[in-house]
Amino acid sequence: MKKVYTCFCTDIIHDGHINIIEEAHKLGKVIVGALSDEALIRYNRFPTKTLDERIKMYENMDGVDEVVIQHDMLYDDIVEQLRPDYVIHGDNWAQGPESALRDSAVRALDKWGGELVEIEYTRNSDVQKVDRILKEKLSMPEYRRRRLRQLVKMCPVVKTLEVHSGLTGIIAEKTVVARDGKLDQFDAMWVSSLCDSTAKGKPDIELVDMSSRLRTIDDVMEVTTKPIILDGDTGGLTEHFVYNVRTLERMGVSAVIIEDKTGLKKNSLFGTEVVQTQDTIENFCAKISAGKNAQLTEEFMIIARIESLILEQGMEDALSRAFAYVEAGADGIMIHSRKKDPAEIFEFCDKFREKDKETPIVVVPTSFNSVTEEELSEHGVNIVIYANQLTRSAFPAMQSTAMEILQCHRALEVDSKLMPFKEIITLIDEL
Ligand code: SPV
Ligand code: MG
Repeated sequence: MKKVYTCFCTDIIHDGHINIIEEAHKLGKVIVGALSDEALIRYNRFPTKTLDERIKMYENMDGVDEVVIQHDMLYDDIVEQLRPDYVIHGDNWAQGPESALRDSAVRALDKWGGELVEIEYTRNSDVQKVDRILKEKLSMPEYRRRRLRQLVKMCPVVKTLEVHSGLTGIIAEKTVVARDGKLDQFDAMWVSSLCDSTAKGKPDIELVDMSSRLRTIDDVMEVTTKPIILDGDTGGLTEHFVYNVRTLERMGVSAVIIEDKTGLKKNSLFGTEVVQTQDTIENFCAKISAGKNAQLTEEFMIIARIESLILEQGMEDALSRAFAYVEAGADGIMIHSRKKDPAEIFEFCDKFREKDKETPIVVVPTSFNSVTEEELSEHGVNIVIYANQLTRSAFPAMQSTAMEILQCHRALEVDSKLMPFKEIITLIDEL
């Protein structure tokens, strides 16, 4: 009997999957690969069912003889392990980033023998509806809120991109690249105080109030499913912070990061060039504890941001604050630096990890931008935030377009630099 292999990465079975199994069954014994969570989140939607639940669901399908786990999104290992006579797949993976997966299947089948069978991808209203249901489910507060904690467990580094609008949210949600033959995408979104304020033409001094920040978050949430980390500035008055924690949880935000500064907050990238005051350990611990007491769900995270290195207060101060904040209930620590060299970040992480192996560490490598995610992960970092690069790339592009139109008194000259709107709107979902 011939062996037929297909890989599934879905939480809901639709006509397309049934069709694949029927076609596979005609060719021989059907083995379905359930893609592991770690592989699945790199290019597909986040799972709403556990791997065990997915395996059971696939096992219960008519025509399926065996279910195995596919650990890697590429087919090299699984084909070597199973040596199937056929790999069967819908013909929808020939173009775009997914073609890297197809290439790996072709390569593996060439090496070990076997044939790729592609069948026409099923595009009917039922399939589209399943797709929509899955997406809608993931955007619900209870799914979105807990996803950050799940990602911290699943990924070596949770890659987080700054967003400040529906459109930037869509970019964070949908950008997928193929690199080294594998697919990759961002895991989470950062609603930066700097970029949210800048988008509104305001300085980053806690002037844009919480109602306005919540409006931005809502715009992002309307069109995305990925988890959101809010830059909560200083958290404001403790008496206000507790209310905001409740609101953020209810909306489905996964984490708020508050920084240990007090008085008029200025952006950290100014460091000691401007007057900035660090809060006392006691006050800041009290704020963290009050937030944790106000919280209703298990999943929401309050992450404490330490400004000691920014304000040149030294490593010992940074570390003693970190341990005190964790003791006060912080679910994570963000350590910030404005040095070009990541050495002080590495030193902090190594010393923190000597005593605390668990508490997630967050970093924002804006100044120390030569460091790789892999190096940060080796020093115990869990979440990396690319905090302002979308704003900084969009602004000069818009400014130069405005200048060129003004200089030429028409738009012809800039046209070659512009993306046709038809292309932009392919990103925007229609119901
Ligand atoms: C932000 O993005 O608003 C931050 C990070 O707080 S930083 O600008 O580096 O201070
Ligand atoms: Mg900020």
